[in-house]
Amino acid sequence: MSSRSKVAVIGGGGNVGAAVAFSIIACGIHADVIIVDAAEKLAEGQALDIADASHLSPANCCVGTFKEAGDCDVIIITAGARQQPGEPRSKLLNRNYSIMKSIIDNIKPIKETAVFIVVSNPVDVLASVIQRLTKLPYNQVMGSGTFLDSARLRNNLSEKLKISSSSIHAYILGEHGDDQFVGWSSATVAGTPLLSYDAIKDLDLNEIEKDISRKAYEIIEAKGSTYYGIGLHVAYLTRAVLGDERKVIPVSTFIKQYDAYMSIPSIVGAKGAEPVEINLDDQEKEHLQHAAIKIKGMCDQLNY
Ligand code: 6V0
Repeated sequence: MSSRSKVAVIGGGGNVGAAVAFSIIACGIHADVIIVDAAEKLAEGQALDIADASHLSPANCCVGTFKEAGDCDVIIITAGARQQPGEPRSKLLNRNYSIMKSIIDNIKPIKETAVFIVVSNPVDVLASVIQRLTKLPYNQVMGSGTFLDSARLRNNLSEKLKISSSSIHAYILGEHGDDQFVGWSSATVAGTPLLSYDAIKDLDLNEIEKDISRKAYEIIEAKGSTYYGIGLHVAYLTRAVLGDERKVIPVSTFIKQYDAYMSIPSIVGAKGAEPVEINLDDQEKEHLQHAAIKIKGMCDQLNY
């Protein structure tokens, strides 16, 4: 990691962006973070508040301009409309597509080696939009995808199986949305397929899958939006990029075979994200195909 990497959080005046910026400071990542937002006063307030914590961290935080964002090593996009209670992520598409377009126009020229982390929803479609608008190589644009959903899955299984979540290798795959699914066939503990464990036979796997996909709705119903969980996950992705950690993380990445951005485990490092091959059974392949058709359909609607 270079001593002073530059990170922009566009939309950092909002809940998710501020949580991302704060998490970068709290994680002690060596970076100068700028907060950029259409609501300038809000951006300033968030930056001042977060900067109060920066003397305890190698990172610092201040407000920045759109032009400065284009010159950053990691450009995180959290700008845009968020879900209202009960609203699916897909309904945000048209509003957030216009916001993505204006952001890319405003930050140009973009550093050639920049890595984008798209968080705004619908994240798979917007990652594709950002790649097409910036014309950067596919690997340099990722969406936070199902990283957070996969953490929710691991926590859920951890409680039920009484095994640390960090020792359960299981992923939510496909869309970060209502059609996401658990990749049960690739889930393992200690290298052994999870499905072969006796303890798992007593669990209702469909119910677990539903619980994970309902989790965001539950939080939004109770407090209006979700931000702490995603904030820390995006900081973790930022560190993986800046430190060229090459960690395997389920993020939304371009999968050539399906011609769409969606989540499968990917290697995350200085060049962004590259999907890795995983074992999928026939049903899971069908699920991925279905997700790809849905995501591509949404991209086509935009006609750009
Ligand atoms: P928020 O708190 O309303 O913040 C959005 C911010 O975007 C506001 O500060 C706006 O001023 C700013 N903004 C709007 N237009 C522009 C623009 N053109 N340029 C710069 N800034 C702009 O929403 P919140 O932070 O809760 O959510 C932001 C986005 O993240 C939404 O699309 C959510 O759906 C999405 N989330 C994605 C998650 C994931 O796992 N991928 C998780 C949670 C939320």
